Amino acid sequence: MRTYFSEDHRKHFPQAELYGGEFVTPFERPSRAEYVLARLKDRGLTDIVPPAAPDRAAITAMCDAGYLSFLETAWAEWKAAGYAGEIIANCWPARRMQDNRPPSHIDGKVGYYALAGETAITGGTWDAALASAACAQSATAHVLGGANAAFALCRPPGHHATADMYGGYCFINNASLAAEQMRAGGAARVAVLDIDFHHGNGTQDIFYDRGDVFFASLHGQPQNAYPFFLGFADETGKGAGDGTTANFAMAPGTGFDIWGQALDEAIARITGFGAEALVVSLGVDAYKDDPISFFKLDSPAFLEAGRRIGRMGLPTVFCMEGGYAIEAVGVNTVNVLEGFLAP
Ligand code: OKP
Ligand code: ZN
Repeated sequence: MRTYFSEDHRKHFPQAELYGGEFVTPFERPSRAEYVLARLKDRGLTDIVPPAAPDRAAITAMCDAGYLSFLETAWAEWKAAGYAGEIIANCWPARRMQDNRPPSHIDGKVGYYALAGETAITGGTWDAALASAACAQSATAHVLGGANAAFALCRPPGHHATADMYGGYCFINNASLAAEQMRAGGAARVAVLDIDFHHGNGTQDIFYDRGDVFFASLHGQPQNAYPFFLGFADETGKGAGDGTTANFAMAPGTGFDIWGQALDEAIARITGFGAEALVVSLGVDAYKDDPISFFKLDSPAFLEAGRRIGRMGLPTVFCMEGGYAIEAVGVNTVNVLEGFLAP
């Protein structure tokens, strides 16, 4: 399986994440990608190539124009306002306020386009987000060209980003780009299977009213887990997308017994839907030692998850999402890929 990876991910390395009322080194940090790369090489998955230039038109087609222009210019505007630190949101259009009038002042714009306050934007964030998207796009092109699978080692991740909001370490929704590209490339029905510990609110939002893209997510129940305000089991899609969203929200302490059953159900739903291509939002933060999550999967569980996904027999694009138990991120991620390759 080929991996697409860009060194430009390093351009996004904020010093600060707002966590527990303190600024800490972000959990989502460049070394995560290094551990994945090292494990790929250890296991002989050495076909690792840089992506082609990002297809900006596909990004523009999926995202809000004001949002993209904000991402591109936010750092310059922030500096021009005289601020010394990184961009962190501290105000929002909360309930009963106007949420459809982007302000002119950078402080207002940041709050308007942020869905959470933990994620900082820096001078290199836009370039890194584009490079991450390019990995997803090149991986998808590789599969459309006939490969049975490809791995986009995306960083920053994407599944929390909507068409017009960033947050949860995400800026451009890589998995959604891949799904749209599969559709444009001829797959009549596409599924996104999100196994990251956190609900893929961005992906769900992008496809919620679409009947041609199925979204299934396994995640910590919203009552107890980020992003808190989406991912309930009763969210099943709307309009043409009625019935094409499936949320498997699980309690603290969930192990592979329960999680594996949810995976089987998600796979059955995707098969029943008639998907011709698959995009996997590959987060490995369901791992037992993840510092910000509460599931209890061990490393062999990720191998088994990969096998079950492989048995679907679909052309598949894997997009890297989360996973923060730094040393184990490589093993767990590559376990999914190896399980897929030898189901
Ligand atoms: C991004 B991805 C936990 C704080 C969580 C943000 C988590 C973003 C996860 N106490 N803060 O889905 O892995
Ligand atoms: Zn996550």
